[in-house]
Amino acid sequence: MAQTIMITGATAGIGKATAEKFAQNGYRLILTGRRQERLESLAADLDAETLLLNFDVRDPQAVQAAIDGLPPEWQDIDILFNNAGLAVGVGPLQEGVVDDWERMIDTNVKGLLYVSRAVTPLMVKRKSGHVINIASIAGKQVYPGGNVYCATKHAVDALSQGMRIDLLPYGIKVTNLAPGLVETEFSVVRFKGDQNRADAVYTDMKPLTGPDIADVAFFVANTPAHVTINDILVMPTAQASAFHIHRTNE
Ligand code: NDP
Ligand code: 8X3
Repeated sequence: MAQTIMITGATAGIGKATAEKFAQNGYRLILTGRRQERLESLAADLDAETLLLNFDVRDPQAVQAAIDGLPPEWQDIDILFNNAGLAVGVGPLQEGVVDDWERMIDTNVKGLLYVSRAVTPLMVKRKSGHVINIASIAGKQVYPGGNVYCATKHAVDALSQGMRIDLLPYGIKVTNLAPGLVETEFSVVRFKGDQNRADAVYTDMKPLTGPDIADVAFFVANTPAHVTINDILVMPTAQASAFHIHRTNE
C-alpha cells in the first residue's frame, strides 16, 4: 500500500505545497486545517487519495477525536508533518499583546503537542513512522520583535530533540526542519492583514517558496530506513541569518 502522510496546516503555504509534492509522488494524504473549503478545493486538485480533517490544533479534544475517528484504513500514518503555525505581531515584549502571545503559544507549541500526542501512539504500535516538525530560523536565533514567536520555535526545536529520544526504541524518525524566509501567507497573518507590510519582508530579495520546502521535506522523508536527517536549516541564498539579508537595492 502507498505511504500515508498527515499534514497539519495544509490549506496554505508550506503545508499546501507539501501536499502537492507528496500527492505527485504517490502518497495518500490526510489533510488538516480550519478552512474546510480550502481543504476541499485542494483535495479536488490533487490526483491522490485524500482524507480531510477539519480541526483547530489548539483544541485538544477536537484533535484527539479526529485521530480516534480515523477509519482503520487511514490509521497507519507513516509521516506526521507538524506544520500548522503562525506568528502574530512584531512588537517589543514590553508592549506585547497577550492574545497574540496566546495564539502563538497555543498553536505552535501546544497544538503541535496535541497532534503529536494523538498520532505518535499509532506509530509506536507499529514500531515505524517519521515525525517532521516545522521549526524555523526563529528557533535558532532571536531577532528584535520576535520574542514570543522565537520562543515558540525554540520550543519546537527542543520538542524535536525530546521526541527523538522518547521515540528512539520504536525506530521512529524525528526531523526538525527549520526554514528561513518563505513567502507564504505567513507575513500577512503576522501583520494582521496588512499586505504592504507583508510584501516589504520579501522586497528586493528572493525568498524561499512553499515548493522549495516541500522538496526538502520529500528528500528528508525518503532517506534509507537507517538514515535520519535530525535537523535541517534551509535558507534563501539571500539570507545568511535572521539578521543578514542581502537586498538588491542596498
Ligand atoms: P501560512 O500562513 O501560509 O500557512 C499556515 C497554515 O497553518 C495554514 O494552513 C493554516 O490553516 C494553519 N494553521 C494556523 N493556525 C492553525 C490552527 N489553530 N489550527 C489548524 N491549523 C492552523 O504560513 P506558512 O506556510 O509559512 O507556515 C507554516 C509553518 O511554517 C508555520 O509553523 C510557520 O511558523 C513555519 N515557518 C514559516 C516560515 C515563513 O517564512 N513563512 C519560515 C519558517 C517556519 P487554517 O488557517 O486553514 O487553519
Ligand atoms: C518564519 C521566519 O524569520 O520571519 O519563521 O521568523 S522569520
